[in-house]
Amino acid sequence: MIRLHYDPASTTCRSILLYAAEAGLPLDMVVVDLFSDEHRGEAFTRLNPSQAVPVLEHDGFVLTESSAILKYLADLVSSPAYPKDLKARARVNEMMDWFNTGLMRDLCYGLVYARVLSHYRLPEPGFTQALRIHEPRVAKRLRALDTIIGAKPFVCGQDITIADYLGSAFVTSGELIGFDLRPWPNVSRWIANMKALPAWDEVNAAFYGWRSAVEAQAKLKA
Ligand SMILES: N[C@@H](CCC(=O)N[C@@H](CS)C(=O)NCC(=O)O)C(=O)O
Repeated sequence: MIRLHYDPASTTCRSILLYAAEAGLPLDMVVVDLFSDEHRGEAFTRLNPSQAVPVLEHDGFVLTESSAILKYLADLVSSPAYPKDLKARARVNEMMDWFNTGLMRDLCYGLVYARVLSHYRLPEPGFTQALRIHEPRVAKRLRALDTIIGAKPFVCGQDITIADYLGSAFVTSGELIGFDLRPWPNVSRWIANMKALPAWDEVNAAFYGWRSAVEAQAKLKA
């Protein structure tokens, strides 16, 4: 049995939920409610000392880190979304690292979480300064991604790979702060391709619920 401990709105879980749904991979789903701090409890901390979701359990084997989990699941079912060819696989790994180490840091932590999650928010003037640092960095990274994607439908080529699942969850986290992707047309087209996947709406329902709550709060403050 494959069990996934997850929060349905979490950026690092959405990629796995989407991949599993599209690949028809049945998962035993265990919700860990981040908003009520369930991940800081004793039982969950024993499972993942980092107190973060996602966590995969497969016959006693425990695996954390969304990128590693996607690779594990794709290999488990010999998925074409994680090609076996050495160079094709290296390209997928390259893009997953690119998303995970660069874009994730600047967009998710630097701009999005800093606004919508109180424990990532710096006291002023640090908050405004951090946004000033991350905004141009995000723009530079998206400019690069736009060039990398070019006319291709997916980040690594004609076919969808697990890099698309990982990357699209990170990029769409920007929707929580109304981040506009229109300056990067190839990125926008790629995200539209991902949103056209049959499972997208259902998998992302909780995320869009969170987005609506953030929007409602912003309107109240305005
Ligand atoms: N690098 C990890 C990051 C995991 C992570 O930070 N998950 C978030 C949810 S998106 C979390 O559980 N946060 C708990 C917290 O910040 O206290 C991965 O890709 O799985």
